[in-house]
Amino acid sequence: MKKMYISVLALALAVGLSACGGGNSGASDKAVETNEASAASVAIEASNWEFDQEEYRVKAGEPVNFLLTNAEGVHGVDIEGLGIQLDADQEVQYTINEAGTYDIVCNIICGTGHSTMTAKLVVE
Ligand SMILES: [Cu+2]
Repeated sequence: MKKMYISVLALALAVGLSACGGGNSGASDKAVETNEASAASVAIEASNWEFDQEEYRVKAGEPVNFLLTNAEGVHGVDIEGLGIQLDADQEVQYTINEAGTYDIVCNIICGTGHSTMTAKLVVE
């Protein structure tokens, strides 16, 4: 009887350890693609060669629909450090779990002003 108790304890410990290990894996957990019906939205409008806002704000842990539109030129978006890429006119939803300030950059070589196309995503 005592032996059985010990093996159950060992099993519980093993499960606990592996769950903990899983939680620690990967910086990609910072932003997770989600599909909730109710979400905040961030609309980014790009032109030559700027985004319509210097800063976009969202809340950590809440789903956000991101939509990039090109008012002028052809642009795409990388949100650095979160692994988020936006293609024009394609709404995608992410839940960002780690507060911070992330760089938004254009990921398409779009002309002379390409390198100045930057903005910030503030997750609070
Ligand atoms: Cu560009």
